[in-house]
Amino acid sequence: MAQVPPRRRRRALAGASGGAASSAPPSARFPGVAIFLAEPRMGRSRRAFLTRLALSKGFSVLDIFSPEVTHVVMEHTSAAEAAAWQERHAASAAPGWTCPTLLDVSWFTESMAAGQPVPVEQRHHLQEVLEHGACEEVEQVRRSERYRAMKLFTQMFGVGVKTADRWYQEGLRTLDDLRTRPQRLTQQQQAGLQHHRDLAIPVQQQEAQALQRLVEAAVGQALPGATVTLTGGFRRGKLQGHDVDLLLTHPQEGREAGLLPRVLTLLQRQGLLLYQLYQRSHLGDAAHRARRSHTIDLFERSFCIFRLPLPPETAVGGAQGLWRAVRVDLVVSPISQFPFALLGWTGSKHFERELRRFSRKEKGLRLSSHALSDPEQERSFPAVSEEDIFRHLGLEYLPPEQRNA
Ligand code: DGT
Ligand code: MG
Repeated sequence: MAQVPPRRRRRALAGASGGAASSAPPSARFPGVAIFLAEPRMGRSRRAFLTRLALSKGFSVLDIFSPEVTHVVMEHTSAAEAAAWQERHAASAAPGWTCPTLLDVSWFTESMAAGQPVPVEQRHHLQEVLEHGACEEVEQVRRSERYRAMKLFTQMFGVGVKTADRWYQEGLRTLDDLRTRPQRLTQQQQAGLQHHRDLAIPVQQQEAQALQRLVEAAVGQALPGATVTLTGGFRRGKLQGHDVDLLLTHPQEGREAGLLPRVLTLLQRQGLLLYQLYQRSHLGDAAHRARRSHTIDLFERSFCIFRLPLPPETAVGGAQGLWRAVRVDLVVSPISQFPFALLGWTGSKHFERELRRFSRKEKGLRLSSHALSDPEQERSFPAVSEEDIFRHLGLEYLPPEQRNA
């Protein structure tokens, strides 16, 4: 059966990734199916990514919403948002127009996995949510005691879902409850609790840059020539974040060994560290490599809380408002793995997940923060830049600002 012609595929892709908007007629492969990916919660780069995936499997994806659309796919969309979307389009549609089914992204992912459109079931319908008023149920859950306690606890430094759940089961609900029982907390959690007020205030871009400069100074002193790269959300152009992610390396392989402990000592001496948890490198540890989850990497790193001095006029937290506590992750990569570490630590988490899934499912390759490898042929692809990695995957390079999926 006919695949989507390359020219049409390119046109639809250009539109989805922000180029000139275009619309393509339904493909011959699945004649009754023309998908429209509704963007608001999906984000541009994720939409472009999903579009590419669907086109590669011979689906028709329309860039512009039109009467030809048969399946509207939404992601992370509340019932209220879906209803608003539907109303907006109904208002501008021709008389007699009926809105196609609004579908949860689960229908899309199942269809991609099956290589053909799967039958639409009730659980795929966003309208089900609308008609049966589950929205109110969602709101009730949000307001519930458990939801509030879990949200509060999991936002704390050093607390995951398991710990938060255990605390909830034990009857703990508030930060004051935790303060009365410090023996239940690890040192990391105690530090998180102590600085909770500051850590709950988003870190601003200028603060992230100021922190980068402080770390650069210490790194320059510890090992001239070593570099510090701002990664995470700030590299993607975000103006605020929950922490600052910094990636350290040295242009000569192996010179980075021993760098982080020296940097931490220097920062400590300057009174810039309120807390730090050091984790040694597991790069040479085969047993650890076999045990680990694929999303956790093996780099040497330190989970820190910095004491960031503030200019008096902008001071918001900390003792007498002269400093504030900021969460910082320092990660060290050897130069040979740097492009993979940079790609992995730039995020977003969602983008990383999709890229790894794409590598695995579409290319049969394993992508991590360390390497891109072919498990069958037991070989890795060398890369000196992020561009090289995208090229190996057969993808157009996406700059960090377009990875905010
Ligand atoms: P934020 O800080 O909430 O504003 O948002 P992000 O995007 O900076 O998120 P963050 O700081 O949690 O993580 C940054 C990126 O680094 C994200 O794509 C996931 C990745 N990352 C975080 N922790 C790990 C880890 O332990 N291993 C690996 N491989 N990646 C990690
Ligand atoms: Mg971050």
